[in-house]
Amino acid sequence: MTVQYKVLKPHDVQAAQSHQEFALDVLLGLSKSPKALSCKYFYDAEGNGLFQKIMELPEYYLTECEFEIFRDHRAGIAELIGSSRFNLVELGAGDGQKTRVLIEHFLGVGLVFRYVPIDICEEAVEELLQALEHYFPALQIEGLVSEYFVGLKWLSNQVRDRNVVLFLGSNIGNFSHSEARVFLYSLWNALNDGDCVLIGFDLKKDIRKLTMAYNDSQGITAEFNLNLLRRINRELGGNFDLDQFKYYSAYNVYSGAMESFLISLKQQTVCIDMLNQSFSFDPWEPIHTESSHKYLTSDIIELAEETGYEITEQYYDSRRYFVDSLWQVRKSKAT
Ligand code: AVI
Repeated sequence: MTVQYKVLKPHDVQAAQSHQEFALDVLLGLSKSPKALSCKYFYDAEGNGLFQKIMELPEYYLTECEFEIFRDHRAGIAELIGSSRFNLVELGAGDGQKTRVLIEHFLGVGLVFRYVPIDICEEAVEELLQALEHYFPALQIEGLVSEYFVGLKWLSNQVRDRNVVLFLGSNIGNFSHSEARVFLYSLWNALNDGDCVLIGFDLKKDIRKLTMAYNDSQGITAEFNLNLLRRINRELGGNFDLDQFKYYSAYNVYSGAMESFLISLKQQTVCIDMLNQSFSFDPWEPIHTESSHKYLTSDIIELAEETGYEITEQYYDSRRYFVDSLWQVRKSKAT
């Protein structure tokens, strides 16, 4: 079966740009003190595979919580969003497993919508579309390979239907609070009055529970982080020795985030051919790789107010570990 999707930038231009961007970000990140690499580079083909495994881990409760929320509240969500024809837009859809629970229900109760996954990674969109076409042959799908806001703007210019945007799985947690504000305000800008967004937030909870979710017993999360160094070796001609870096993740009560690092186990120098540069590491020197922010309900209310949305409903799982928060875009009230 051939899947249909639109690439908003020619593939070779996009690939060259993202390769250059990766190289530049690695150069900047390893040149600063303390060193840092962006978690957005976790997700090459290998990283995507490792993240799928993380989502199946018993310790990584986030996925099962969101599944539970969708199973228990799909009827309520459908009622609140579904009266007229809409675009169900998903930002960074991944494998779409959780979204399938919603799509199946929406189709079952006769809602009229087209599903529009937007992702910068062409393979991710292609795979998702193939899976969904298999499960829902009657579903109208339009995949977009582009940056989120470029895709949304393109969509708004094509079809005047209402948009319901999904940003699930605590993806928002990988932004700092100020980045989250900028992201949500940019999203607001790309949307119309009355459009909806459903955002998955991981909530603050027992620190032992948080710590276990990012320090799984099988070491998959460690591999997921180390894969970033492997990716630099592969794509930029680096010579990181993965045995000489150790994964470490801990909760920072001040930032409210699980903060993850790769720590150099000895004094070492790493060369990256494509950057024509070497980087030296002291023993126990960290590279920051990811922050996964956890929220209080009051943070979520504040964030919605600050960025021009009205909260319609908060859907919690039974343990109140996670919330999917349904917001509506309010253009009239915005300053
Ligand atoms: C994608 N993101 C929301 C995950 C998180 O929880 O921050 C990525 C992840 N990192 C380690 N485990 C999962």
